[in-house]
Amino acid sequence: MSLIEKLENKERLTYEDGVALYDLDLFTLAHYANKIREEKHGKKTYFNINRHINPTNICKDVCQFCAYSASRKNPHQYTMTHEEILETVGTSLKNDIKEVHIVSAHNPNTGLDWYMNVFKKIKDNFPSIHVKALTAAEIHFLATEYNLSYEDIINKMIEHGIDSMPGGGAEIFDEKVRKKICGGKVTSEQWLEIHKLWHKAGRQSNATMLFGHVESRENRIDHMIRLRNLQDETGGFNAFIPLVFQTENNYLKVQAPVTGQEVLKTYAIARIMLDNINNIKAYWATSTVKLALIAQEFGANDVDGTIEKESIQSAAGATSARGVALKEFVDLIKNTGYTPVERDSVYNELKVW
Ligand code: V47
Repeated sequence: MSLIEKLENKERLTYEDGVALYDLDLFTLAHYANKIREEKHGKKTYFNINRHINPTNICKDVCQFCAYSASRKNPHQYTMTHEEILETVGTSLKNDIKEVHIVSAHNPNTGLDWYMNVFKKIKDNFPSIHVKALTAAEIHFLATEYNLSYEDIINKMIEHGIDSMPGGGAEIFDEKVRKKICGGKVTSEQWLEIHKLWHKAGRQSNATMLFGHVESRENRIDHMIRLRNLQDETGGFNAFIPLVFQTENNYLKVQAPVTGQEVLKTYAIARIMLDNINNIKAYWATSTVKLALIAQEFGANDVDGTIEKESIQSAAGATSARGVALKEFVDLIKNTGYTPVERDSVYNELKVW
């Protein structure tokens, strides 16, 4: 059966099929990805009102792509106190946020309680807020640093009020590329194992893929298939988030930034390959708002949220440092002919704007 016949028949695609998708033209990919998007979500585009907080940038690991962690390229170290974090959440509540997304570097100086207790404090002070926190990379770091099992850390996360896990730290699963870009931190197998344990505990998470650096198209398809396999087993992933590599202030030498065409192809291919993950998120902080809006026609049905403050991608050159105003966000989605639907962190619909 030809690839186009498989697409017409909505067959599950193999690794080889996935690689071959990249040879199709953009319009053909858009056609099939959009068909799936429309069947699943119609014209709805999801977003949430959220606040990103990155409490420390001191990191034991050295990822070549990272401009956020304190290093020779970014000598400004910081670690927030719990009081500062709580004050930030309190201030953001005035903007009607429903979620805090808390991701830190791997700081060996704070102690485990600094990482964990703040979640409980947030829940005690602001019980309505959904806490999305700790990537699998942080969980691996904490387990290793404090001689605990992944299960121990996951139990603590649940005890301390974490509701869901963000998708960070996945980068690229291919072991050779991973060694080059972030050798030493959580391995691909460990990343998948941690999400599996989290799902088995009845919780949900997201999955990312960092692309547009030294990886190949084949590596991206391999990454998607490893996620698809785990999703078959657990069903715990809400969204897949392809993160476009930002090129500034880091140690990865990339010949040329990835093109808009390649980004759109990757969103569309993700929509086609990941038949068991409901949502494809075009995270505007890495794609730019304009491309995220176009991505709505290439399979993406989510554009993340207002975020208010963004430190990881903006350190590497993205223009996301100050988030985006709610009204502007909603108007932009409307102007493209889509329906902005505010969602909660696990994709329950809250309001059609
Ligand atoms: O894992 C680091 C990435 C991620 C760069 O789950 C970079 O809803 C681009 O995971 N260029 C953290 N990306 C952010 C993340 C995330 C973001 C939004 C929503 C969700 C979610 C998760 O940031 C890291 C890493 O892959 N990153 N440096 C860079 N130079």
